[in-house]
Amino acid sequence: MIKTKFLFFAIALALGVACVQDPEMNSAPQHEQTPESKFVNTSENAVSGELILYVDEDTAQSWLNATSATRSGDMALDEVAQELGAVSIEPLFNLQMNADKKIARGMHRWFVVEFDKNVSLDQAAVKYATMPQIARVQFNSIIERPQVSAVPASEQAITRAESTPFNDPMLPNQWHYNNVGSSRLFQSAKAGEDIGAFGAWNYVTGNKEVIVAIVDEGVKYTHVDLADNMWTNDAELNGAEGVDDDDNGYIDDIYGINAVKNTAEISWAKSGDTGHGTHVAGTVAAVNNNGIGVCGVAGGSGNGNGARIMSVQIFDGNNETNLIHSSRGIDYATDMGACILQCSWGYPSKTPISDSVYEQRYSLECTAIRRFVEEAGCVGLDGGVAIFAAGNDGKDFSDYPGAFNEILSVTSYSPDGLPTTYTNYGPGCNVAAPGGEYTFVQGYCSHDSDVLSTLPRETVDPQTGKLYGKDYGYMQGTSMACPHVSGVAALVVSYAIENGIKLTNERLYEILTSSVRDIDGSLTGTKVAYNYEGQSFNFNIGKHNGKMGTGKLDALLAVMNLRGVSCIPVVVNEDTEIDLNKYMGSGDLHITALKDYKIDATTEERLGITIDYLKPKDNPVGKFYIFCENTGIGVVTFSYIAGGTEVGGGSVMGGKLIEKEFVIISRENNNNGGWL
Ligand SMILES: [Ca+2]
Ligand SMILES: [Ca+2]
Ligand SMILES: [Ca+2]
Ligand SMILES: [Ca+2]
Repeated sequence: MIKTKFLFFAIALALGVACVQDPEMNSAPQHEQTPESKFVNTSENAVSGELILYVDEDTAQSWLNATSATRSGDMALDEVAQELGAVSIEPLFNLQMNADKKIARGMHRWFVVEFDKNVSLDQAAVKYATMPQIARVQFNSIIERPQVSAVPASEQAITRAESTPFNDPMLPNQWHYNNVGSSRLFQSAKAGEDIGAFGAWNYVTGNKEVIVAIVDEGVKYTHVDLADNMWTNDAELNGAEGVDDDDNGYIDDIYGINAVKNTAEISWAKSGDTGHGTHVAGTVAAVNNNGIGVCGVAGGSGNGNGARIMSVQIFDGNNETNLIHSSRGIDYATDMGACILQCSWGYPSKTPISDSVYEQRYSLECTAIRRFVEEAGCVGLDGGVAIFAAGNDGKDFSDYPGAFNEILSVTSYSPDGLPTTYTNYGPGCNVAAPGGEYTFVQGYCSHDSDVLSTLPRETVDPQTGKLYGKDYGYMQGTSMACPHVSGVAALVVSYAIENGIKLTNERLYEILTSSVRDIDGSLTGTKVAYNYEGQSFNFNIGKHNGKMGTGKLDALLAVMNLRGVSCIPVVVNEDTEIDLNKYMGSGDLHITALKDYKIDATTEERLGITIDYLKPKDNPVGKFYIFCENTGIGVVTFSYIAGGTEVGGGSVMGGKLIEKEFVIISRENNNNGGWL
C-alpha cells in the first residue's frame, strides 16, 4: 500500500452564506419596502455581470415575446438595461419542455440578465429592485469546487477470494455492499455493517425504467463498467448529429447535459475535475455480473437490467458553478424522466439555518427541486425523490439542501458501523449509509475501508497533478454514502415495477427511512480514529446518539418493506422463542401443523442462523427457537397448514398449505428503546 498524504475528502461547496439578511424582510408591507428588501441573498461570492430576476406576469410576457435581446417595450425597464450595458435577458428555465407545468409554477417569471461586468452588482441589483415590475432579485452565488481526491485501486484489490453473487472481480472489496468483518479492511470492521445488497439482490437488482440523475461532475459515459447502464435519449441516439432531434433545447443530448455550458458536451477530465461524478454513478449502477470491475447497488444482474444513469453535469473543470447551473440541471432531470435525484453536494454553513431561510436564500434552486419532487417519476414511482449528502464538516447539523424537509440527507458510517469522523449529524439528517473512512495499518495509510467504485482513468488528481490512470478507485465522504441510498431507492422502485406497484414518493421516503438497522445502540463513548499523519485519537461517538438519522439503511429490509413482510426480531447469540401464532392473526386455529422452513443461502451465511423447529405434537403449535451467530437481516420462509393437520387433496380431507416469508432481524440487546 502506498503511504498517502491525506486530503480531506470534503465536499466543500462553500457558498457565500455567512452574511445574509433577515428572511422576514420580504413580508414587510409594500409601502415600507426598500429596494434591498427584494434581495433574497447577498452579492458576496456571486457571479459578476449577472443577476437573477423574478418578475411580474406582464414583464415575463413582454420579455418572453421580445424580439430584441434586451428590449421589452417597457420604457423604464429598457432604460435600466441600457444603463447597465445589458447584453441579454433570457428566461432561466427551459420553456421548450413542459412549458405548461413550469408556467403553472411561475417558473417562466425567472430571468437572467447579463450586463457589463464592471458594473457593481449591488448597484445593478438596487436599480432593478427599485422597479415595481421586479418581485425578487437574486445574486447568482458561486458554488465552490469540491476538494476531493480519489485513490486508484491497486492490482491487489482485484481478487475473488470470497464467494459473491456476481462475477465482478472487485466486488469482494466493496465492503459497503457486503461487509464480512475483515480486519485487513479496518481493525474494528464488523460483519454486516453494510447496505445489505447481497440479500436484496436475491429479489431485485435494478430495472432500466428507473432513471437516476447524477447531478455532479460529468459521468464518464464511455466507462467500460458504466456504458451499458447509461440512460440514453433515444431521439438523439437515433437522430441526426448536430440537430436537436427532440426539440428540447439541447443538440445531441444523448447521455444528459452539461448545465455549466448549457450544452450536451459532458466532460470529466478537465483540469479541476476529480472523477467524483463517475465514482458516485458507479455506486448507484455500475454494471453488475459483467466479469469486470465493480458492482453498483442497482446495477442489474448482467442482463441489461440495471437502473439507468443520467449525467447532469454541474461541475466543469475549473469553471465556476452557480445556482443557475444547479437549477437548470435539476430541471433537465425532471423534464427527461429521472425519478431519483442523486446529489452529493451541499452548502456548508457555520451555523444552522432554517428551512424557511433556505427557501428564501435559494429560492431559485428550491423551485427546481420542488418541481422534481412533485412532478418527476416513472412507471413505478409517482413523484421524485431527492437525495443529498449531509456534509463532511463534522458539524451537528446537516448542510442544505439535504437538511430541507422535502429532501433526504445522508450521513456516513465506516466499516465498524460507527459514525465517520467527518460526517455531519443532527437536525436535518435522515438516514445513514456507508461512506468509508481511511485507516492506518502498521503506520501506513489504507484506503480499503473507503468506498470502491468507478473512476475516469484520464482524470488528473487535483492535489498531486498526476493521472489517476485507473478505472477504479477509492473515495470517502457523505458524498459516497449518498449514492448508496439513491441505489437502494432505485432497487425499491425497480422491485415495485416488477410487481406492478406504483409507489408514491412519500411511501418511498418512508421505506428509505424506516428500512433501517439500529445505529444508536452502539453510540456511547469513543472510538479510535486517525488524523492525516497517522496519529490515533479517541473520537467521541456518543455525541452522535440519536442524530445520525433513523438508522442504517438496509436494502433487503427495504425490499421486504415494500412486500409488506413481517419482521421477527431476535437477539444475537441467544435462543429466541418465536410464536408464529402472533403473526398469523388468531392463534393456533390457523397454524395447525408447521411443515417446514426454508432459509436462503445468503441469509444462512450472513446470520449464521439455526432454527430449532419443535414438532407441534411435543409443543404448542407454531413455537420454535431461532439462534443467530451474527447480527444482520435475513429472510426465512415458513410453511404451515391452515385448517387441518394434513394438506388436503386426493383422498385426504385436509388443510391448505401456506408459505409465508418473514424477515429475521438479528441484533444486539442494547436496551435502547425496543425493537424496530
Ligand atoms: Ca435534444
Ligand atoms: Ca441530434
Ligand atoms: Ca462490473
Ligand atoms: Ca432532510
